[in-house]
Amino acid sequence: MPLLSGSFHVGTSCHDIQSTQGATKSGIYLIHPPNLVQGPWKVFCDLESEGGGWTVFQVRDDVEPHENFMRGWEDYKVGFGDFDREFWLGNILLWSLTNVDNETNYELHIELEDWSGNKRFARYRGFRVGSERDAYRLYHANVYFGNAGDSLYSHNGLPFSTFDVDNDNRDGDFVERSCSRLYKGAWWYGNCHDANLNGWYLGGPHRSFADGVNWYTWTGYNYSLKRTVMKFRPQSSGPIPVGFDTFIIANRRRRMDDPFSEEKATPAGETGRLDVPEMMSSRNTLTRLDAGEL
Ligand SMILES: [Ca+2]
Repeated sequence: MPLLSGSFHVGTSCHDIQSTQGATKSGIYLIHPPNLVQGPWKVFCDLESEGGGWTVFQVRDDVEPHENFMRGWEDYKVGFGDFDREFWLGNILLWSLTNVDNETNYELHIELEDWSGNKRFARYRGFRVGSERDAYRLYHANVYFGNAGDSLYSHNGLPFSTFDVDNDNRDGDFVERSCSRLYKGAWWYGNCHDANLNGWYLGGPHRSFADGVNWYTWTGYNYSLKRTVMKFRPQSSGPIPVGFDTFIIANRRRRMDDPFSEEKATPAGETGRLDVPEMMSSRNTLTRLDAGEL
């Protein structure tokens, strides 16, 4: 079990702990988002990359034992895995941390690495995940920059699907036509995907179609990446910083026929805090604070 970092107080976010308590090392910290009744929760904060302040919510890596990412709705909801290896932070915390108020916008950063040591990235502004009522829908502002290609463009505004909950845009029999079942992951599937970072860890080139850890615009549908990291932080209001390699800035307009509303869901009660008893259950082995650990 990874140890907590130092003796910092419970914060409201990774960014908060860094900015108000002066934490500088990446690691596990305790946060209690103000819009959740229960807490605090363990999260992995990247406080060292490009100014820090990042909450890491997904890691795939060449480590043993591998985590099983072919999991159902309830597991994706509360999160799973191990902060030392691979994990998904959980959709409840993704909603909570990207919907603290209506003013703060978040930037999403995705790091990708292939099996030859090449690294690429994709960054999006205006990242937000909807509530469970909104099926943990992915939102971003369609402002991409990076050198991995814009494989999340087509996923903007799409709800989350797992093998047991089909919210994708593909019609037909659930078992035969579910994107999650066909492509062995859980994602914001449409019909079906340009990115599948929760897919099967196939370790490089694969003959099977689109069911690996794929990022289509870089390595296509038959190459499963070695390492992926997904993280977010409050976005700066200044110009977009450009760190390395080539980059592209794309600012596509929303399509006129976009059926998705710009919902700013606040499913919390009158207190403004959402009751999440499922986070306290034994199903949650990632972020729940075990007795005696403090
Ligand atoms: Ca379907």
